[in-house]
Amino acid sequence: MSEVPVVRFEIVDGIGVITVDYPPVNALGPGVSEGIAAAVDQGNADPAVQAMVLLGAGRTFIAGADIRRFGKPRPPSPRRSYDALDESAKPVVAAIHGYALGGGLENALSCHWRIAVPSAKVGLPEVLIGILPGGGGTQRLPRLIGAKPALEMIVTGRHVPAEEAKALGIVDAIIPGQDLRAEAIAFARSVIGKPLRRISAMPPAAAEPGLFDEMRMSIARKARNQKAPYNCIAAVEAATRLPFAEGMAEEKRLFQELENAPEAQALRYAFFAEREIARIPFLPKDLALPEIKTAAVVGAGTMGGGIAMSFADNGFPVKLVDANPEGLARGMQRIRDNYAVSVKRGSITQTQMDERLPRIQPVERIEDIAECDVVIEAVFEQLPVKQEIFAKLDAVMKPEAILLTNTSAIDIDKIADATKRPQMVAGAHFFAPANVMKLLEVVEGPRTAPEVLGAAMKLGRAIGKISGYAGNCDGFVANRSRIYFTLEQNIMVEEGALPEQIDKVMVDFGYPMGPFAVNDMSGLDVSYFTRKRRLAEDPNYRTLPIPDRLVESGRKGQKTGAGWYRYEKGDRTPHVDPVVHRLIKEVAAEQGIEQRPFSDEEILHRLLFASANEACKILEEDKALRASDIDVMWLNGFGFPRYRGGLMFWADTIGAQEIYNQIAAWHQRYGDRWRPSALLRRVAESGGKLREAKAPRLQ
Ligand code: 3H9
Repeated sequence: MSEVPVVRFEIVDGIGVITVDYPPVNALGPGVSEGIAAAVDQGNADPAVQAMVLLGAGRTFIAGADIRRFGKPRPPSPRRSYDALDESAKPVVAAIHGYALGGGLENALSCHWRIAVPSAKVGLPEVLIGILPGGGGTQRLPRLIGAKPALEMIVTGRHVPAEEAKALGIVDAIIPGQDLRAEAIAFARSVIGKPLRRISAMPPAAAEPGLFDEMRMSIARKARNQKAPYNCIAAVEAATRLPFAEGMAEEKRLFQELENAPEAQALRYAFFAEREIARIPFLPKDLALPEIKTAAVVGAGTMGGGIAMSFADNGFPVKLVDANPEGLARGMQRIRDNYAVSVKRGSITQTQMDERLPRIQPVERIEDIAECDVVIEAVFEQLPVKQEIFAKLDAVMKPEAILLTNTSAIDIDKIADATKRPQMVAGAHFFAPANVMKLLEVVEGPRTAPEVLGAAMKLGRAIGKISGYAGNCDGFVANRSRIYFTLEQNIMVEEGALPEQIDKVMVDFGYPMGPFAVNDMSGLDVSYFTRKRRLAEDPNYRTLPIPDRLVESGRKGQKTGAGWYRYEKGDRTPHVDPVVHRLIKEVAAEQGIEQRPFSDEEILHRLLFASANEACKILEEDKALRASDIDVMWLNGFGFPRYRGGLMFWADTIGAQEIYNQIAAWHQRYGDRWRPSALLRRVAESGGKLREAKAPRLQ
């Protein structure tokens, strides 16, 4: 059987058309770069060819190098497409639709002209996978558009829309794109005979003094523990002081420092894990999913408002219902204020706000949402309240409507009990703030229909979320795996570690904030009441006397000016408070707990091993599908540093055996909360990887 070539070359009226055809996104997989180079050489050798175009078949131009090939030995390419395009004696026009990212844009920059359809996006996102543009992007882009905008694009990795790319000078013309190939051929014909615009021949880019140091300073906080952003800066800096060939050599050297570093390995893993999480293998492939065009959110509180915004932000009309007119008005005002802040910050335009806001329609009666395809309940987190809403929904909603509950812990099945259609009910657990946080846990109840589960997963993606499967259990997957982190964080304080030490360890590890500072920000009272409720249900529940005492003394966090830390009026900076130190000592003495110093390593391990152990138990019980799904949840729900891959990826850097041994020792010392998971033991004994662990139902 002959293989379909990944690059085609044909001649149309004197124009050589080079088409990359490597689905799904025309990544530069085996043979693609070589195929482009060979086509360019063929076009140059053929007197019938006067100019060439480079374009992508299918939905996109070229999405970049094939990320799966990084970190593995690759045969050295005899001739890279970038060189062949650059050196071509005949003009080559890149015609961009979909995405020109990474190596895709670098190929386009090696051409002599670039045209794009209005919906196209271009970018050099390599930094997001821990590397830098290694196909000349760091040398060509600054020469073409100037050091400052190139630096910003390369250090952030953002996708630049076609219009902006035109304004920056990255693309030469925007074409309608009704017939990309014909329009590209026409453009190529128009440049025949014009001098070639070879970016490599341009002088080094000019840069204003201090540009690079300023950039290094501005990223210092976000980029701590990482190397790629700094190497990106160094490479662009090289483009301002070195001739092209030397700049290319410097780019290569800086690239090679990164490719196999732990940071790049973790970020590549995260990239693929975020795509894998979308798959639920036990759903039939040909399952017909109900189409969702209209939505309703019940409850105009902070969470409901955020969920409604996620719909509006992604083009869905959404009704926001609240039986309390004042609550509804307050909710709508909060939404308006949130949008106004985004406009002020420049993250959206006024036009975008004006498009999004009218998509959210406030309504007071639940009957007004009866015809919506999906409804998400986001009312108070109490079973009777939720059951009452679901009984009402059951009475009014059209039979095919999907009924989702935004709960973080309540049994989905008990909520479904309030309806006569439990098969239509599933959980949709959003993370606060719901319009910002990417994670959506989709919870399958025991009676949820497969098409409802599939539709809810798909809906999450349609409103810009990363949907992850969760089975119905207390805390579902994300919060359940995090509970033991929170528990250890508090127990270590009883035993002598200070909140500020624990916070510092976690910030140094890469979290944006330490866990105690986060607690102060969210408010200590919510978990206080949860603990009281749990204690009432279970007399063996492990109480946490220190945060209880803080709340009882009026220290509820930032909102009361004091919690684990002290705050100055109008300022969110946490200040260490000797009052808290005294309270900790008092409680420890009352409880007869001997305090001792903790090493930073013990703190880190106690927090994360506890959660890794629980994550294994969740997998064992079939409540999560893959360890990598849990990693995606930690990255997108809890601010776990992305360049560490996620909880389980990080755990593998320590090793399952070492973690198991430590947990077994802590089990002996501290009792049942450290009971090692059987799955963890198996992985440790087999010398396997925790990040590859799967639920029994997937094996
Ligand atoms: C680079 O270029 C280095 C250079 O400087 C040269 C150095 C020498 N490779 O995301 P989707 C797969 S580094 C391999 O669901 P969307 C993806 O896994 C690269 N596979 O679609 C998925 O597979 P599956 C710089 C890739 O429409 C399928 O394609 N470029 C690659 O939501 C569909 O992807 C980037 O970092 C790839 N490069 O989004 C761009 N890209 O179906 C990375 C995609 O099996 N890609 N796949 O799960 C993206 O950002 C998005 O995929 C894109 C499309 C925006 C293009």
